[in-house]
Amino acid sequence: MTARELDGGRFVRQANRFTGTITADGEGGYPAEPGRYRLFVSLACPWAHRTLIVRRLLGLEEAIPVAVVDPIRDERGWRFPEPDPVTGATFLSELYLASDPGYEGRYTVPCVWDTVTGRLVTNDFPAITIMMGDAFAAFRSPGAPDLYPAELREEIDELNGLVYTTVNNGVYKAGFATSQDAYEEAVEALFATLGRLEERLASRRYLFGDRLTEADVRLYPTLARFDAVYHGHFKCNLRRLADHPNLWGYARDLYAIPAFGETTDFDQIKRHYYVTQRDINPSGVVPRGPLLDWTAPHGRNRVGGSGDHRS
Ligand SMILES: N[C@@H](CCC(=O)N[C@@H](CS)C(=O)NCC(=O)O)C(=O)O
Repeated sequence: MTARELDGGRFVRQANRFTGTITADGEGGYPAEPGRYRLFVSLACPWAHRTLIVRRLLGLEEAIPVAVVDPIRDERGWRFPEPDPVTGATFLSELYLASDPGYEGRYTVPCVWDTVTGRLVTNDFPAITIMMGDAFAAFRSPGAPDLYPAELREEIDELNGLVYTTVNNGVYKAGFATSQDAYEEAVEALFATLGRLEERLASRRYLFGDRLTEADVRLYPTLARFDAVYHGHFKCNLRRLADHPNLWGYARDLYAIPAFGETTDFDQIKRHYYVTQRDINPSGVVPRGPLLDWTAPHGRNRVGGSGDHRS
């Protein structure tokens, strides 16, 4: 495995190399056409998880076919359980190198492949979910939610910025820190934000009230992995998700929506982190717990909202 980028013990996430954009009119060279693009994901990866949630919430399963890699990764990078029937690839690296033979970065999911040009369009996760709503609007199922409404974009971006830095990426900063200071800094910021979100959700069913937005899609994958992986493996253990009644109820409320629950695979999540990241878990032993009931009644109806976003 390529060494992780560290700066004085602080984990630094690499910048995305592929940043093409699919648009409804094809202006940038990539027109939205059903069946043309292939989405590559790992069910373990939180950044990929959100693309699966949005694809399902918007009813784009047929328009955007998906391929899932094996949850365990070695130094060769993500691998397919069987060669991918569309691209013929056995390793995700083949798609990156076919797109750019000089590529030297990590081979990451999620990424979107164009079957017409035989190249990767993008591996830029925030762009992928927004693009699904914008470029593929014409192919959404009737009644699909608008997750990124124009009037809320600024506020959603602001909250997403905080959640990305301190929560989504914050758990990685804590887990991959190789200095005490870097770890303390990350954990403090993480639990401060969780505390703020806990308060916010006392009077709002979702992060922006009664409607689901991109902000919920961004937060949920980290919550789904929190007690199972981040609490132990990444040392994010000041509190469990289950110790935050509003956040925990909110996470179960989302889990009850098929787009969230049916894309959440706890077994692959646990095996991926504990087996793949041997530098922080050398034995590769996967813990049995935690024993959480994600289907327990969440009682969030009392906070408001119809909860009527089920796809
Ligand atoms: N490119 C993503 C990050 C995606 C990412 O880091 N994915 C991880 C899995 S959770 C991955 O594919 N890692 C492969 C590797 O590090 O070799 C972003 O926009 O921040």
